[in-house]
Amino acid sequence: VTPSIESDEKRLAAEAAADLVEPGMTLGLGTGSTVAFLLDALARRHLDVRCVSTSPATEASARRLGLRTEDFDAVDAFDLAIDGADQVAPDHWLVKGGGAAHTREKIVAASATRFVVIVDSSKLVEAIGPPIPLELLAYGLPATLRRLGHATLRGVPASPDGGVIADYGGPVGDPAALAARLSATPGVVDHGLFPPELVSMVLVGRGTVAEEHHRG
Ligand code: A5P
Repeated sequence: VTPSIESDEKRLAAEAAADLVEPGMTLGLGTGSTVAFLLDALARRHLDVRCVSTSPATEASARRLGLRTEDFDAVDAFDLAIDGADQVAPDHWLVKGGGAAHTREKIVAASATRFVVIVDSSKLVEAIGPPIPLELLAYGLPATLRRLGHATLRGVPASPDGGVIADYGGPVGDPAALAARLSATPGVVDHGLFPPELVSMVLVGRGTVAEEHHRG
């Protein structure tokens, strides 16, 4: 897939998601290059919606485009959250956090009545594989990395919440089992495995169309 086809597909998925937004909705905005197309499409619709962003980058872009953004303190649930993903498996397990925002993204997705994922077709995988993004507490970091095994620091700035960004590079196998192990590891703030139960629908840009993928 060439970069331009990839971005056309991202735009198609994002525009299909923007069409799901209705006036008066409270909307959770994800992070990344696919979400950037969503922000453009939303701004073009001039709807009265309340938006909460999952990252400073999304917040800045949304404001620049004239979208009404609010702090998460003022909102306790979303009608709809829309976000990209790094990997989408056939059973709708996801990997997120390529942009290091997965902790906030998971909180927003979990607080939404509907969570819609927007991806280009290169994100579809047969089975989830490494790397799995991690956000770790800085306290006791060497010990947490040692207990995790197969984890390496990404060398990017801390998350807006002060978390250290790393990646788990070991075998994945059953995503549910790995997600449970990572969640149960002290020092792990959160990981980038998102379970299918969170996902209402995946919109996949493929060629010149946006496909709706529902879990079978
Ligand atoms: C941000 O932390 C991620 O979860 C993104 O949603 C994911 O990396 C997809 O990003 P792109 O839309 O840039 O591919």
